[in-house]
Amino acid sequence: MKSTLLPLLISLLALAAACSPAENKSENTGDLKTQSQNGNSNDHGGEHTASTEPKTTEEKPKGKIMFIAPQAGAKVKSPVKVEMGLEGMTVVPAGELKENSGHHHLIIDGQPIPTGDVVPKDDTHIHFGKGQTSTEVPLKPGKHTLTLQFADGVHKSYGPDLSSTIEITVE
Ligand SMILES: [Cu+2]
Repeated sequence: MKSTLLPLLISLLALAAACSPAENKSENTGDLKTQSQNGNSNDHGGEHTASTEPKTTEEKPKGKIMFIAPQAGAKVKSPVKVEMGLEGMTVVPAGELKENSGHHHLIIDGQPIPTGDVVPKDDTHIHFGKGQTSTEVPLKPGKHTLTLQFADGVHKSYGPDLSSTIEITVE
């Protein structure tokens, strides 16, 4: 009898062994699904934190500076006629410090001047200390950037928020 029972037992054990890994497999895939779902919910949490905007608007200076001419991307001839626009601030001659006022600066192929820095005075940093709002600049043919920078009575920059940069092509 023993000799006939043993193979039966072995085959039963083998069946049980064959079944259990299959069950484990299905459990594993279930676990993986739950994990990926958890990961997604974590991502959503991250988006919520990123959408919280920092409060910096109060520190920004009032007003806006812009080119009336030339327009961004324009093809123009030298000398280039520049008309400077300003909203929310007042243009006054240099020399006196008054709140919310100052004068224009035109920067050729350069960068806005950081807040509080004195605008340099050279061939590519032109001051309009008499309160001018238009000028003509001779430029070599090719692509150039023009930057308007507003600064106070002692030429200290109001920063990038009160600047405007355009790219033009001189024919
Ligand atoms: Cu100046």
